[in-house]
Amino acid sequence: MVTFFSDRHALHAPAFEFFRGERVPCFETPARAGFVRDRLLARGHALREPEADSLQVLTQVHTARYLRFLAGAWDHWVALDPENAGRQPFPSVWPVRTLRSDVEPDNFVARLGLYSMDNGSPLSAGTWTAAKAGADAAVSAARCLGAGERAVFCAARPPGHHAGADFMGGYCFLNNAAVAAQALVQQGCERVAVLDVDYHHGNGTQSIFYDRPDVLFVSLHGDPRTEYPFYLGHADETGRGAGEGFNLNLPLPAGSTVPAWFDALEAACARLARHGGDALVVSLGLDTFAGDPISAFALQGDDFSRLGRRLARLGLPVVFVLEGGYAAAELGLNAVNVIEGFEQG
Ligand code: OKP
Ligand code: ZN
Repeated sequence: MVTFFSDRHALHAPAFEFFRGERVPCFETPARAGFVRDRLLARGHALREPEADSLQVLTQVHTARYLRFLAGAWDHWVALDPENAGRQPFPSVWPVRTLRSDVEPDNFVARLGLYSMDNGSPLSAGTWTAAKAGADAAVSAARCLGAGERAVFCAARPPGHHAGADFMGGYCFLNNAAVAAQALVQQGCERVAVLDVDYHHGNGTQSIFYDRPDVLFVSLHGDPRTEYPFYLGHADETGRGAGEGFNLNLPLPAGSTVPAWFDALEAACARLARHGGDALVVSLGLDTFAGDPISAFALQGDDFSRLGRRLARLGLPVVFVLEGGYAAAELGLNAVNVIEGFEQG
């Protein structure tokens, strides 16, 4: 399978995040992509550097002021104090209900809060460059489908599905799946679907397409009553306006069994089949793996092959976009299992 991979991912390398009140090493690390790259190469899959520039598509997915903030964030942080180069910025204040988000403050941390949904998305010096490489891969993948390729894998990090039009969150900065879907629409696909199989609901992707009938969003995830991102991902979110009926959430309780997960996947596939469409984007989170340190589903290596085979049966051209998966040493095998299951299916 055509696979896009850029070493630029490694420029996003914050050291720690907050977890249960403690500073802990980041779960979302450069090593994750290293394991995926190594396993792809070991299995004989060639890697290609993303060749497209995603900037135009990014302006259709994210707001201009958010892109401007993100592109300059690290320089602004270091400009406050040269010693900040060795520190990580975190937001500490957010414009929740009754507060204004239309006026962009001058204060850096206040702007960071304006453009963040949580304090769990640490920035580093190369965050923009790394995230941009993921978006470039997403557009490159869409172009490949346009040229007749059956499936493409974007093996990029950081992930993207929690990032909304104007905010970062959950380790995500630019919404690569949304960028792939939007690029497909722009190059003539009239109906696109995004299937999100990450353990966590893809709140960013859902919100970006919530009013639109041309991009169906279907997601299987841990029930937001107990699982991140908590404030979106319920079954009663079905779309709005022209987009009514084009959003399907299939939340499952934390601890759900593998058969329960595949039953939900069947329901998702039924909706995707009814949509038809010209192309599918898969937000490929692999944190449904039993060994994942921050998630609570139970898939094993073979189950990822089965997932790939099932998706192949939809008969649609597919862009796979890597999202979560924090059992880093197993991430490569689990990713390759989906890819090769798809190729065999
Ligand atoms: C990203 B993806 C916050 C710790 C919790 C949220 C999990 C983000 C998962 N301090 N972080 O969907 O795999
Ligand atoms: Zn996840």
